[in-house]
Amino acid sequence: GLQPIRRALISVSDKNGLLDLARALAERGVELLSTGGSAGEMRNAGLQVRDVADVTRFPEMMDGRVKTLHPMVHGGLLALRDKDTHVAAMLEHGIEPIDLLIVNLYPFEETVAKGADYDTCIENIDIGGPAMIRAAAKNHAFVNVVTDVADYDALLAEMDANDNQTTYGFRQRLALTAYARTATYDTAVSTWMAAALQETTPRRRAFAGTLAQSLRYGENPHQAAAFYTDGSNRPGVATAQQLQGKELSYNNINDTDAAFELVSEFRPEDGPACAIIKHANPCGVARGATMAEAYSRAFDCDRTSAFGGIIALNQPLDAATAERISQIFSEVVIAPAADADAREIMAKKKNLRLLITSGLADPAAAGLAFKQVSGGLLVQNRDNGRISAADLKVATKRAPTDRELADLLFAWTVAKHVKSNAIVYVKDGATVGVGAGQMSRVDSSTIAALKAQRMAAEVGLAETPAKGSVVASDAFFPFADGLLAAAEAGATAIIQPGGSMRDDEVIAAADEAGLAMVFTGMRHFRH
Ligand code: 93A
Repeated sequence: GLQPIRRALISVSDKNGLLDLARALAERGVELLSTGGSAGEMRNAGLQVRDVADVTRFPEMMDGRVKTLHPMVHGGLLALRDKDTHVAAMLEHGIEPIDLLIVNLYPFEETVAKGADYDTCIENIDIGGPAMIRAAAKNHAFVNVVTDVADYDALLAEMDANDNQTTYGFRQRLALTAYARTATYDTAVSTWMAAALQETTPRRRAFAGTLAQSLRYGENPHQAAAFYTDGSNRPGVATAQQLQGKELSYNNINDTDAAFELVSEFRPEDGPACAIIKHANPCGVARGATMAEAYSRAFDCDRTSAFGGIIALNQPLDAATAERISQIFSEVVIAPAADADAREIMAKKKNLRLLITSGLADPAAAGLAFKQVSGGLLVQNRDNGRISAADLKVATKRAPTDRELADLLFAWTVAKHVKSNAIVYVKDGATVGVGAGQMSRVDSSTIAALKAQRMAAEVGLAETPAKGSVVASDAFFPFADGLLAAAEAGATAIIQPGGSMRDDEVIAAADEAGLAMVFTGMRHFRH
């Protein structure tokens, strides 16, 4: 039931809110114990504080590595107040009960995020803090443990509502948060060590996340959902600033991530690029002389699908682009920046969510990708594979022209972000047909060619833009049929990994059709 708070131990690295809390506790008659830096700050503010070193009769030592690791502290946190033998032990050793623990830990995650060296990271692993948190949380029958500055107000409100006592349910919830804190903390440490040691298959692996947003629902309305961030602080949907529009939904977050990861493949210094995503697949990706042109060309690839899509830009959103975007309904626009005029235009589209990131994502960044299967988790390095012209092997008699080569590389980059089997037609730096997610590569080819034909009708072209296009395939053509379908649709050049048992057959068919074909030696399955 209700338990009084008479003595608190305060040991915090994040000193925000410390003085207000300490003052409020002192006013409520709570005795304050504290460690070096925290005690100093409170004393400077005129508060009465006892040093933990006085309680333990040991000085803080070894650069602070040992300050609270002592039976006088841990006995005070762990003693069962209603058990005779525990009470006797406290009396015998002069251990005073500690009813409230306020601890936040050395900033390990922040230190790693800053790119600190190995030894600095090691020094920022908090030992005494987690030990006290776990002890206090275990003894939540009597002890309150607060591990987050955000919970200070709730603690004071609880005390005020209960005559300076707290309820059992309140302490239970604090304990739950506390164990999640120590778990995420140690997860951050082991994740960092695995990366530092380049250990890709540690025997145990944990994922630590911090709740960023409770979502209204998941992929479907009957699924509860939430968004957790991993603390890596990378530019993208997790860290973007939302300037307007409703809360992002689960599907929005998923699609916005796909859009931004794709468009980030195109460096801003190489010119404007735009990607439009639907159901996690691109329905149009294009470069342009201006951003407005890049958007229009991406939109033209599949105007029907682009409706209600998610748009990502690799350069700032300007007014001309904003004007064009606002002509139809889109769910989300994500860009590295938006100028004032563009913001004003977007503001009229109340339902559109506008997200501003801090730069582009790094497509070459290392990292892990997780996929849940029943009974476990599949873990792999994220697909940061990239190729340039120098990596290509020309397989056919005819080598691609410069124009074809540029389109081939563009198509390959897009195909990396299309669900397998992926077939992508590209002409002049814009997709003109995307075939995604089919169980047969020929079906993906057929769909991509069909989409190109429909584009001709939508945009009012005399003939399919697949004529004179190039085509990318995310994995090798097992037979010549898929390639012949592309040639028939009008493609003149092909990029694919190569490596099929029947490569000879496929190359011969390409030569016969007068195609130029290059092999990447790299595959981009994506499921
Ligand atoms: O180096 S430690 O792991 N050794 C300890 O015994 C210990 N006790 C508390 N770090 C320890 N702490 C941490 O010190 C707390 O978790 C808190 O983050 C920090 C507060 O130190 P100060 O009050 O000196 O600023």
